[in-house]
Amino acid sequence: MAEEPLLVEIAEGVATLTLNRPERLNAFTTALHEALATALDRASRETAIRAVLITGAGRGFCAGQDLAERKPVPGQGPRDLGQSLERYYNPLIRRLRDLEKPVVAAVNGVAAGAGAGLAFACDIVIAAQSASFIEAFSRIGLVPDAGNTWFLPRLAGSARAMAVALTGEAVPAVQAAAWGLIWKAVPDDALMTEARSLAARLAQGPTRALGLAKRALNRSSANDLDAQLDLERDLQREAGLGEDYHEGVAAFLEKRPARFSGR
Ligand code: T3D
Repeated sequence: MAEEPLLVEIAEGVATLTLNRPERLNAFTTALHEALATALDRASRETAIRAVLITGAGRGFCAGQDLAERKPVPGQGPRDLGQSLERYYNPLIRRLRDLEKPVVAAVNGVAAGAGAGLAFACDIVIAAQSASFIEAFSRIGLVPDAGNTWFLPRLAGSARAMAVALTGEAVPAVQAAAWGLIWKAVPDDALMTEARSLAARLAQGPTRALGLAKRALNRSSANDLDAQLDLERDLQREAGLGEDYHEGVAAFLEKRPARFSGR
């Protein structure tokens, strides 16, 4: 029987999604896209899931599109790659950004092409020191996709974005952290302990407020200051009506740890 392309484990409020095609460095196939879409929709729907952790099986995080699926078929014309983005990659990036729960990426190895986009679309990225990020598109005659042209200049600045996109040079994890592309690089053997502990901590947090904070930060690059101040007002109004805000204030005043319900 074929291995599942995505392993899903749910424990203590965290849905851990492990891309599971290690022999292909977890490259995306249609089946992997479909499994990821199902898992992220579930994470959005189920209140018991309060954080998501995404990682890869084996030595890679994700090598982007599985190029074996793109082998030319004699007698068939060129494939419409725009359709592939419309159907799979763009919805994936939107699902991650729109999910109002924290998403942590534990980048255990190379993240190439759309695999880099997948990592950058997550809210907090921790990478193993031996991992790297590669805008592999130019190596095969493509344009960066999966949000890479949006994330790269915003996270690392346009000079670095342009250079890595045009050259396809690998950015080692430590460099990626220094550039602000990711949150931090940690020793390889500490990666999963650190990422799991962070996801577990986030899953105990005020989920609704964290989701609203994510929405505010994600909208900030499209808003001017006035629009952002208005958005903060509206979201704070909503957070202030939440049970977790009342619990947070009560816990502070009673000098005890807060017990957030996520509501
Ligand atoms: O098509 C559309 O829908 C449009 C959307 C496109 C989105 C994209 O992501 S386009 C970019 C696609 N990805 C790439 O071009 C990256 C291809 N892979 C590599 O360049 C290298 O594998 C890496 C730099 C990522 C890692 O190199 P290395 O030396 O550590 O590993 P390796 O030996 O190249 O790979 C290990 C195995 O994984 C190998 O198989 P083998 O020889 O042991 O049987 C290799 O063929 C396989 N593999 C790696 N990446 C892919 C792959 N197989 C299929 N597709 C891959 N993307």
